[in-house]
Amino acid sequence: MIKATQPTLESIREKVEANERLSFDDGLLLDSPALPLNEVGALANLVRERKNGNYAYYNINTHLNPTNVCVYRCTFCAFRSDLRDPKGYLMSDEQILDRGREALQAGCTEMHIVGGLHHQKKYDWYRNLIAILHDAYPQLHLKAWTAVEINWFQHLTKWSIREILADMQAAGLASLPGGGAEIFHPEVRDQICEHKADAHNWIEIHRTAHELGLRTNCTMLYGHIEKPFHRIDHLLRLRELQDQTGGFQTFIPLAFHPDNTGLSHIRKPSAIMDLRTMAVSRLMLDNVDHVKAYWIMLGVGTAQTALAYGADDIDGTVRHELIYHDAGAETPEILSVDEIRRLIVEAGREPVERDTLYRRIERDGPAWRTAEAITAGR
Ligand code: V47
Repeated sequence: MIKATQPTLESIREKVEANERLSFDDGLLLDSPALPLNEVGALANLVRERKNGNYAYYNINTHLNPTNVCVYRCTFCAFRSDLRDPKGYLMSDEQILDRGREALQAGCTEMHIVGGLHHQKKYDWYRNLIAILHDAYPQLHLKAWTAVEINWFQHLTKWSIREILADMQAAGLASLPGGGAEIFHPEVRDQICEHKADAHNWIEIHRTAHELGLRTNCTMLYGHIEKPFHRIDHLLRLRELQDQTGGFQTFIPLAFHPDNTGLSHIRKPSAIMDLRTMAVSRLMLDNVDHVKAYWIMLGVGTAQTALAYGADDIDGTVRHELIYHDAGAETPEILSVDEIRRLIVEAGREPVERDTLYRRIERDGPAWRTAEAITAGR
């Protein structure tokens, strides 16, 4: 019988250098204070540079949260509102189109659209929102609806996942963001978001999106009630789907922000935890091309530092973000392109503007084209 040996920093380093896959136990050791953060970070940096060289990507994007009214009561969420609460809002078509116009004028390549699941809105309202934006602004990439929203649309229409995604795609949906994944393990999920789409639903929705040719992102909400074991389990479930479909573009670790939530007694994760989670994610998700340091939630300083701890993307200029700012994020509401580029250069990396699909952008003010389109003479 072969005796299983406990991993060590040395055994993990050998695997990373040989580009070999890390195990669950390797992940647990990397995610423990037994290994110094700088050692874990150096290994993650090796993988980051192997995959993305010295590039650090960003995009020019905007957020649209068309309503905060939500049937669910996730304990970690400060954004949601009850139907009759004065805080509740619902945007009109006109307001939504105004946002599209503003986005185009600002040179945005992407609109990130997620929101609450409104008690009174039928599926057509969500579809129409995509259709009017796409018809008016076809160049704007609509990255919309988390798997939780798609699952809600199934509930509303009784259609299959495939039917909903294909119908949204026909309306103008171009990719899916990674939200709603939280922590897959039921020991945690049942306590923080009991009623919404479970791990199986989330995975099957992303699998179907990939089969339809839609690229998607993936996330993990950390730093609340979960244990290291739950985080590694979560990462391995994502890695397994990626082995099967290859459809994830980016992984985004999301640091929990406690203010105004049902978990406000929990302290927000430290920069040490943020950097370790970034590095562990980079190391475990060997088949995902990009890892994003979302500056809105990490804070500008930690996001910048994360570019040496596995991250190769810093997200975008971001305007109109509400989910984190309602939960106490102290970051600015928007960063200028000059500021993002300065942060990246200061971190010793080369800034590259990308579109949602990681194609290099060449621009002349608000007008832009992908480098591919220029080469093809489009
Ligand atoms: O699913 C909600 C998280 C997610 C809180 O795909 C919270 O490019 C921390 O998924 N503290 C939505 N996190 C945001 C999201 C996202 C963000 C940036 C880029 C992309 C992408 C996706 O935000 C939710 C949940 O996991 N969240 N409330 C909170 N209080």
